[in-house]
Amino acid sequence: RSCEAVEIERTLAMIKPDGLSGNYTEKIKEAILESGFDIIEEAVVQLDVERASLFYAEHADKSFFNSLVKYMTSGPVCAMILESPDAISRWRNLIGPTDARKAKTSHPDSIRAMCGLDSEKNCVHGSDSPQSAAREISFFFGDDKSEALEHDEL
Ligand code: RTP
Ligand code: MG
Repeated sequence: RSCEAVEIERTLAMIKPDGLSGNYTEKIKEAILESGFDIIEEAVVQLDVERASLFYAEHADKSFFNSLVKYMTSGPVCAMILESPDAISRWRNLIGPTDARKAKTSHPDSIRAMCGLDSEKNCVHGSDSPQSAAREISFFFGDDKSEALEHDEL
């Protein structure tokens, strides 16, 4: 790692059930590509209660957990591996704050401002750290797809 001006990263993006059922998929993908991410892999998946609970295990003790699992199992989601320099924080910035109502006022150009509804139904997900990205990419696509992250950690 002699000259590391930019770090090529992979992150896990997901269009949640409200994003898919509201037909925002194409708009979201346009925003992704316009922002310079490559979509390495994508899959439309119906999560069941067990898988959704596992994905959001870090929130198992939160008051909103049952509602979150119900939301996330209410229809299919679209999981995507995005790749770009600094992908993890760039994607988090592009989606905007968790509460879509707040996004509409403070981050009007964000994806959650465009298609989210409130603090739960916020239409998209983004990994929040390299560790989360590796775990979440494996969750949807298997270990081999997190290869790039493993290389970066060498
Ligand atoms: P995500 O993990 O889905 O990318 O969202 P995030 O980091 O911005 O927010 P996080 O705190 O990890 O929460 C995960 C998801 O749980 C739902 N939530 N509901 N009712 C509530 O107060 C509440 N708070 C969070 C949202 O769907 C949030 O994205
Ligand atoms: Mg989160």
